Amino acid sequence: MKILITGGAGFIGTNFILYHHQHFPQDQIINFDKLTYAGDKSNLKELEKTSRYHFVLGDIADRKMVDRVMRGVDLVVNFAAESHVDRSIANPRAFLETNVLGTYCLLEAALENKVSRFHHISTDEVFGALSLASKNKFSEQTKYDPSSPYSASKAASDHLVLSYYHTFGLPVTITNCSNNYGPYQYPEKFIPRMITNLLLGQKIPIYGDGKHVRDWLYVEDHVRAVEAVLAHGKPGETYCVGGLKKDVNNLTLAKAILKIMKKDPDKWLEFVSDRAGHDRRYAVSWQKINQDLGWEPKYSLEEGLRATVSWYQNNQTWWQNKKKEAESFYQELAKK
Ligand code: NAD
Ligand code: TDX
Repeated sequence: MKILITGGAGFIGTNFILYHHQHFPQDQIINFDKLTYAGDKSNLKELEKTSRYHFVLGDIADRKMVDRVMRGVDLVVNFAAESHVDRSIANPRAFLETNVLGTYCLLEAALENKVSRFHHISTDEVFGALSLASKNKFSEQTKYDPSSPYSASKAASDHLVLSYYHTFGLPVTITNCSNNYGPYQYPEKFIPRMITNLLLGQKIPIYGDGKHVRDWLYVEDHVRAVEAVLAHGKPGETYCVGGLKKDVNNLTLAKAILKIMKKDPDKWLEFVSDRAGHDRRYAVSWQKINQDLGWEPKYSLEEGLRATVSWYQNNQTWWQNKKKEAESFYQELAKK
């Protein structure tokens, strides 16, 4: 089997490729990535020694290049995206180019090359926000209602992907997952930002009142969910993937990390200005993927956080320069 992974030098793509190569070593993997600030080719340098892995530098919005790289491919998994909400507030254009136009180019090439499956990685953010007072969760039936330029671009890409199934019969599947965390996540995102700040002796910045709720999914559990959909998912279907059963707000999450890192919560938290249009609450029902495909998360939040803290403690050279870039982005954002 020849698999095209887009965005494989990023956080989730890297974890997916490592997992897939370990479990299906006979498959040929092409990692097609533009290497934006978020991509790091060296994550997968061990695999470069094998003939089963190839890295190709390129942009998913470059139609000709995408056509070339798609030749002979059986399966496409599209992880490539601009993925950070705060950056989409500062500069939405790249989100439209990669997330919308890029997905369109991939779909066209997938159709032309008759791939047997096009799997698109999406997000629970396409559903908008739930209120803190409600007990509702997002499911496959929830109406799309995105609120940031990031989530709007992901919503547009999901609609396009499904349109290629309905209009042209392209065998597509989509997963809408919640907030991932784990090894190789760029330190702009909340969990690695908290851990790396603490390792550098800096406080955790909490946006607004800290009562915003996210559903946290350990990246290996997400990768297993994608594998389950590739193996047994039905073309034309979408699957919601989440990691928790109960709400956890940002303040509670920060305190859990402080506890693991043995820091006093009274000294290491700092409330800062809120994000514009900050979605209040996300909660995901993962009943369908559980019932139809037998998937469930393996990691508790405590286990996932411990594994993540220890990875960042042991891989400081991986994140040091990325941290500088991420914090200079935040400093610029604060000036606006
Ligand atoms: P990431 O930002 O860590 O990595 C994105 C990767 O895509 C990088 O390697 C980057 O170089 C590459 N890329 C960006 N633009 C490209 C282009 N035009 N052409 C080719 N490659 C390009 O992102 P991530 O956190 O790994 O997210 C992967 C996917 O999962 C995204 O589609 C994202 O929307 C989705 N998602 C992420 C989360 C999360 O919590 N991280 C949650 C839900 C959904
Ligand atoms: O310093 C911070 N302080 C803080 O309070 C940062 C970076 C974030 N936050 C809050 C904002 C959110 O409520 O933490 C929560 C999580 O923030 P992010 O890590 O930026 O994630 P989020 O905006 O929820 O989006 C993430 O999950 C869904 C990913 O970045 C998306 O790619 C994915 O689709």
